[in-house]
Amino acid sequence: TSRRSVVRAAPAALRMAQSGETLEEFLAGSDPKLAKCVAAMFASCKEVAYKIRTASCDKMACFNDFGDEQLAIDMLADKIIFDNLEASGVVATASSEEVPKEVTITAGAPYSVAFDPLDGSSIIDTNFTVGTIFGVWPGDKLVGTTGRELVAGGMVLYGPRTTVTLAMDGVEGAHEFLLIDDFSSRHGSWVHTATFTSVNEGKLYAPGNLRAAEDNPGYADLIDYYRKEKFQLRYSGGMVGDVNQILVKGKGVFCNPSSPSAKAKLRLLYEVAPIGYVMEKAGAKSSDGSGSVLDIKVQTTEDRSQVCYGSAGEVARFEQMVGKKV
Ligand code: AHM
Ligand code: MG
Repeated sequence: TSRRSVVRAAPAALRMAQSGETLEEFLAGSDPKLAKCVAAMFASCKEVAYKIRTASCDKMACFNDFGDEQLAIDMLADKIIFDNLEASGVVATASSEEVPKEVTITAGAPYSVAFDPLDGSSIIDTNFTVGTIFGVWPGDKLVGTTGRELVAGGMVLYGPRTTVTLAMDGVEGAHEFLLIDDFSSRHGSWVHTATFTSVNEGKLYAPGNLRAAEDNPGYADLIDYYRKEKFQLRYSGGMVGDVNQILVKGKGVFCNPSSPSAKAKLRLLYEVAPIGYVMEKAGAKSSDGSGSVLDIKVQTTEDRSQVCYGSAGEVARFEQMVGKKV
């Protein structure tokens, strides 16, 4: 089976999660204000999921309704999340890929959130899986921090199922929650469906920014290696789905390297660091070519980085063959 609900023994201080428990039960053991912040993200994503399901798309954009006042779906997702974070009262500063500034939300509140409201803008009209990515930092600053300081992170998948893969300080592993969308009384609730605690070596690859192989010889060699070794190609162009599959399958590698003519496009604050946090909590490794992405300092909200996530052996291979400098 591809679902891995086996939970390993955790270090004493770390809390475990029960399959089948609700989000509220899961969050009950955390700092109440952090729980409130995470719950605000889940509430937002429930709304975004509905808007995506019911959007009408043309070649340029997807819109949230058929009336006169249309808002492109990524802008709508952005607004929904900002509104929910504000209503939570526990977020000092927020910043999104759509509004790449540090925006003051509630002065004196304990947490700050960076998010990509709708990742996969170029594939949303094709009805591929798109996602939301978020990271929660303590304090009121995002610039100047590193991913090491994150206290929660999540990636939301708007696929055939709506799921969130969440990691939090004090909780072992990363945790999948499913949005119940049936006709029962549980409709609209989030239920814990899987715990991810390890990523093993295996032949599955998701090679992003493949055009960089043209003038990054290390990347060209790495692709040759994957092909010779008959790795299975699984790449959709939506980072959240492409990365999350590594946790669900329990093996593999995702990368998005840079080259002189095809620079890295993924953003450190909104994509690379929050997903790095989730992946490392789930037992995977991350790297920018020289070390964990969690150690990169956020210099500006616009910073971008190369990235590789996956099993220890594959991330080491990326560091060795692609490395940092291009
Ligand atoms: P976006 O934030 O504008 O949607 O871009 C991020 C996405 C990732 O989901 C994906 O891994 C990458 O862009 C794919 O890039 P490309 O389409 O250039 O291959
Ligand atoms: Mg994005």
